[in-house]
Amino acid sequence: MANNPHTTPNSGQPNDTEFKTDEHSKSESLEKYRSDATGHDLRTNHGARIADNHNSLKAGERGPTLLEDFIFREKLNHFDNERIPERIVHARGAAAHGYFQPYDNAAQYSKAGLFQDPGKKTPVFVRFSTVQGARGSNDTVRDVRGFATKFYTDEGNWDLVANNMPVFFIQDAIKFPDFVHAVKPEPHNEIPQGQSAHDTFWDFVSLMPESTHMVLWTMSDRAFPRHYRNMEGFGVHTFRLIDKQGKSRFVKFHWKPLAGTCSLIWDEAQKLWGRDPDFNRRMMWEDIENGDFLEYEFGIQVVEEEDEHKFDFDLLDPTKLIPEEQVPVIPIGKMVLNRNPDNFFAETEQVAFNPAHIVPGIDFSNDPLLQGRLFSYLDTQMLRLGGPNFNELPINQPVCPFHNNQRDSMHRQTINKGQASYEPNSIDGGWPSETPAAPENGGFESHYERIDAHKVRARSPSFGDHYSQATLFWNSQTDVEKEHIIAAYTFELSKVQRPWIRERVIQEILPNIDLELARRVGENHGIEAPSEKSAPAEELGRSSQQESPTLSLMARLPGNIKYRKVAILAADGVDAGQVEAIKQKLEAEGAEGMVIAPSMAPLTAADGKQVAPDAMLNGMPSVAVDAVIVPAGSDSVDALAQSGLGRYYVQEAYKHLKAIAAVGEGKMLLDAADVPTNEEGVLTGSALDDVFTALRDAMGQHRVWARDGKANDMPA
Ligand code: HDE
Repeated sequence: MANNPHTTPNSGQPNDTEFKTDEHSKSESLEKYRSDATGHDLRTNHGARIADNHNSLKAGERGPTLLEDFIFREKLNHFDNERIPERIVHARGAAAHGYFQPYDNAAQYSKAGLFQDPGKKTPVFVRFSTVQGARGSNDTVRDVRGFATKFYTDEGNWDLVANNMPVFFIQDAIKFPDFVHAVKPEPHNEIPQGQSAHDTFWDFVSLMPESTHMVLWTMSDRAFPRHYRNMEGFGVHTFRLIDKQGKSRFVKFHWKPLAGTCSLIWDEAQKLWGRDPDFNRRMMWEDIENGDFLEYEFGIQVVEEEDEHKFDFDLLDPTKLIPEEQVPVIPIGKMVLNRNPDNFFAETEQVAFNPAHIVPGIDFSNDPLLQGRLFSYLDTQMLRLGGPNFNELPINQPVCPFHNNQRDSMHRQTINKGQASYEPNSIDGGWPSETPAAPENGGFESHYERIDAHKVRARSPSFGDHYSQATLFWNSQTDVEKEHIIAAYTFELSKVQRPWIRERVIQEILPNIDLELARRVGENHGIEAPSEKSAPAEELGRSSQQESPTLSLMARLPGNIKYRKVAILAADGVDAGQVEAIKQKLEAEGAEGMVIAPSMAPLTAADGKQVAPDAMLNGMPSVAVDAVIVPAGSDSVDALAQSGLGRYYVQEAYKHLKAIAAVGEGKMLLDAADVPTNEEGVLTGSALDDVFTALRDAMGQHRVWARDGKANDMPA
């Protein structure tokens, strides 16, 4: 037997307590896994150099392929097994690296290391996703967006697995499989992809009044953000923050986009499915490549433990939000996404988020939806990522050291040294050893909570209010937003085949939100809505607040034109000087001007100069830009006016409430396309400076809202 010098467990001090990360720690930890083939030979996975990568080994040039061909076999074997299961929900996503930096007020709320020092940058990896569609579905579908953040902190990974809406469809995790089966493409024909506009979804939600509030959010324009930089994020559940004294407070987590909130228009979103199915991921990718990083402020709503029951809803009910007027959001830090992944599969696809990943200073509440999530994520990842060692995948590893006695299973990478894979032990010096709980030591300690209850399978009566916050959301929308919601219910229900499901929504659900909403949607379906609310009093709730302005997307409009794309429509004969001036003016405001022409052939401008198009009329259609400007140049405008694509471009921009500007003869294109020129948001004139200023101001409001409704008359 070996002569072991260690006779007592835990001899000596652990050497990883002083571990410190910085903004670059995660990227540096990935470096040893990055592979660059530049300057290297083509070899098999086992290292043999390959001399011919075009021909398999055959018995004669025209004979059968030989089983002996290990080069061919390895290549096909690997290829045949390239796919893994996609996520059961949130399959389609795009991600970016960045960092989080706290403000100087964060440490007072939580002892978590990442909040302590305003100078410290913690690396993050954020994945945005849609929920319903498959991995290859479209970006701009009507759906919730996932907003999952992995903070690689000194004390381990904290995953804030959030959405862009602050509430959820169900109250208890036991209903999650039912909900997902209902919303996913239907089981007999796998239709429709990426949409909730079908019978099983509306059947389920109309039988589950608790879903009403969240369904209303998904019927709003929040369901198709213009850009990931323009959407909010919400942790949904109530969590806990634990401070240095061990005091617990309830908390809701928020991401507020610094670029403001704004969304697409439904018709535009649908057209983008075909024109650019990668719209959101492309924009994020290109912006980060261009140095236009995505920025969010991290905020918290804090509720003292003793105030837990002072609200007219239950803090543990995930179908409720805390109105910001009742508990303001305190900004406590900033996140910047500034680096694209090197490899989609290795990083974006293999990343595994889990709300159960927390660090000391953060803890769970008893929200029954959250409690269920704490089980579900690891469970599903075992299948998706092939066993329990996916934590070793480079993107999932914490940047701090981690040692324990978990061992073996599929694809184990770590080569654990020593003989003792158990604790306590006296063979390997007692290592790895426990860290005592308490802030000064750093060991995780669950919040000390007394639970004294019967074991029951029941829902708390305090979860019984299903409608009052839906009404609050409805009341808080502007008229334009309300019209869009009415149109959304009308559209979705038009896809529902079974009349009794449509009737149930219009007669039993919508009136309990708002009678006018029910009446309008009912009118569009030829179904009479009741004149009184029908739900029992406890389901209608007792909200003390009737409106909350921050629930409107308009509350945080961008206000400027930074990051916006503007189409400069041009053909041969365009005024080249004006094109250049427009580009420069846009650039000065942080926006981008793109010359869009009938083809990619260089244009010959009026002064004989060459102007290179950035894109073609049908390659960069109006749905892909935020505004349109038509510069002067009579031949150019003539050519555009005669082209169906040219006229359609401005008509479609008009329909989608975009600011449209025309300088000098540019107005002729608007006339030819029957775009009204004497109204708000259609800006014409002979002086570029004036037209540009008006265009910039109109774009600051994101869209020309006054045109809503009227724009439907446009045939585009
Ligand atoms: Fe998830 N959810 N979820 N979810 N969720 C998954 O985990 C689940 C819920 C969210 O980019 C799955 O690894 C249950 C709320 C995001 O990889 C799965 C319940 C919120 C992502 C799962 C919920 C979310 C997921 C599928 C109800 C907002 C994508 C693949 C009890 C706070 C993360 C996976 C990424 C992914 C379960 C409800 C956000 C099946 C059981 C509420 C952003 O485990």
